[in-house]
Amino acid sequence: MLRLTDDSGTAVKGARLRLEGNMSHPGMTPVFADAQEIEPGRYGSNMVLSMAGDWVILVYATLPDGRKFERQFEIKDLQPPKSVEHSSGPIRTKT
Ligand SMILES: [Cu+2]
Repeated sequence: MLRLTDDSGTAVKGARLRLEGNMSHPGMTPVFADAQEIEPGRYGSNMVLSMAGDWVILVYATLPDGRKFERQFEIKDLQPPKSVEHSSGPIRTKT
């Protein structure tokens, strides 16, 4: 859940948020997801993070007045289900 506030701490409603997840090591395809406004100023998203480890989540936000900005945060040492292995996450197809 993401909470979007302005400088004075007021919730920002009606923004569009797009998330991009990248891992800290090279060679992986970024994961994208949109976030929905669940309640005023609070946004939720289901992202499929396909591998255990360290993720950096970039948030691309577009405000109702058209201004855009980016923020990022980190998810350290994500622990997915045991069946997820480093080389084959659940969103990949085996060929
Ligand atoms: Cu990875």
